[in-house]
Amino acid sequence: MSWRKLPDHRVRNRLSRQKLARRLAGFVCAATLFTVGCSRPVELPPFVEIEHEISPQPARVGPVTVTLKLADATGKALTGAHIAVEADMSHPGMNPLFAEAKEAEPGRYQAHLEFQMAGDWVILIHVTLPDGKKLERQIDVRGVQPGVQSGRSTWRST
Ligand SMILES: [Cu+2]
Repeated sequence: MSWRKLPDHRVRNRLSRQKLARRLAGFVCAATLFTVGCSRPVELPPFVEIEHEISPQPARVGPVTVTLKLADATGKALTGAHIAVEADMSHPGMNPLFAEAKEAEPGRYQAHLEFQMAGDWVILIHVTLPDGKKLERQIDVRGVQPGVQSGRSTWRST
C-alpha cells in the first residue's frame, strides 16, 4: 500500500523543491539588489553641528539677520567655511534671495537678507568646508509677519 504513494510523494517533493529553489532565487536576487545598493557608497556629509538664529524674532518683512554657528563633532568652532544663503518663499513665482554669510567670529557666520513678503519662507544654507566638502541645511521660517509701517502701526493681512 505504501509503495503506491511513493511516486506521488516524489512528485510533491520535487514541486516543493522547485518552490524552494524559486524562493532561494528570489532571496538571492533581493540579496544582490541589496549588495548593489550598498556597493554604491554615498559619501556621508561630514558631521557638522549647525545652530541658527534669525533676528528679529518673530521674523517680519524687512531686513533680517541669519546667524549660523558651526562646530565640528568635538564641538570645536568650525572656521573658514564658505556659506551661501538662499531664501525662497514657499509659493512659486518669486525670485530667490541670495546672500553670503561672513564669519563674524570663529565659527560664527552672519548673513543679511530682506524678506519682501509676509508668509512662509525657506532658508537654504549651502556650506563649503575648508577641505572642499559641501553640505546643505534647510531652515523653515514660517509665518513671517508683515513689516512695521512708518514705525507706528503694524499691518496685518488677516
Ligand atoms: Cu511671496
